[in-house]
Amino acid sequence: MKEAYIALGSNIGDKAAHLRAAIARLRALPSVHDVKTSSIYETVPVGYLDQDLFYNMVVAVRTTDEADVLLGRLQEIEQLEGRERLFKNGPRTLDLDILLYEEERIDLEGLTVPHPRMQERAFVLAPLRELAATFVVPGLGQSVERLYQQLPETERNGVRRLGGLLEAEEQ
Ligand code: PH2
Ligand code: MG
Ligand code: MG
Repeated sequence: MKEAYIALGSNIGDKAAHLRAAIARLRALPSVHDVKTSSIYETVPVGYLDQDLFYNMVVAVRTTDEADVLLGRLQEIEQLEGRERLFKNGPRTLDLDILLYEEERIDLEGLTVPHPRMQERAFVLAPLRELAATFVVPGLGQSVERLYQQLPETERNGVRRLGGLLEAEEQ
């Protein structure tokens, strides 16, 4: 069984519902086990600014899938939640990205692990540090907690913890 961390993001429609549906679909996969969830964060868009705030979270899973197979399953779940990719960094109903897969470094077409921009992003590191603060990111040689602490304050201020999956719905 391999351990993987997956980032979830949504900024169209009922964001909490998209995240909840994604987690239910992940839990329903026979090749995915022990899904652990972070809190949900409301986050300022990074990259393309003229769009709604995101809801972001991270899950830890144990899986019998190789990383590329897992990615295919995540893409299926994105499609099931009505994913439309309007343009790069633009709004989306559901985005599922593999952040970490064991201690592996993977460089395939369409899949780079660790996620190449994770160390710049508070919307990734804030939820990830709830689940994996001491995990040393391959290629960077630093723990998730340390990477989070090194983010510029402006970046850290762009994320606000809302609560667990059910609480977020009530915001
Ligand atoms: N995803 C992006 C680009 N920008 N900004 C926030 N706050 N959250 C995201 O999930 C996000 C983003 C590309 O996937
Ligand atoms: Mg993404
Ligand atoms: Mg993606």
